[in-house]
Amino acid sequence: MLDKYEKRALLITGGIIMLFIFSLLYAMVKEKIQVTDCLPYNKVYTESKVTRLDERSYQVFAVARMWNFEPAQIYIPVGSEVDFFLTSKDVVHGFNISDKNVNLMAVFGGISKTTVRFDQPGVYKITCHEYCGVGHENMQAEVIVNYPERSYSKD
Ligand SMILES: [Cu+2]
Repeated sequence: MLDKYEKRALLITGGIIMLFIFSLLYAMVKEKIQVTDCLPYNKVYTESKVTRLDERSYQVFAVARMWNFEPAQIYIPVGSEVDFFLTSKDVVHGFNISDKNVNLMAVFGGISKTTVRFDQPGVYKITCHEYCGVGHENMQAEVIVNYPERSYSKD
């Protein structure tokens, strides 16, 4: 027989879990927020690269390590849709793109994936938001959208 307080604690916990699941589904279905994919790490890439699929579609294979991101600068034209793949070479790092609803974790042995559209020109800072050691606060990269007089990678 459950104690009265035990029962209450279980009900509250269950309620919070249901609320969390409901919020996630609501965000996915109603707000069309993309939930990050976690892909298995099958050695698809070990070095960072930016791949151009067509004029407005890019794939960024990003690598986080103590204490930098590669590539450190990503040049794309305005209106691009970018698939970000992210992994870590060592500890857990964060991957937050300013002004975008992107908050990924770089985990050793795993790949996080999300897709972002850049409709406004500018410089979007990428910062690490998981404390990862003494160099953490300098861990940055940037997405540069419509940088003038720059040719975009063709491969
Ligand atoms: Cu960090």
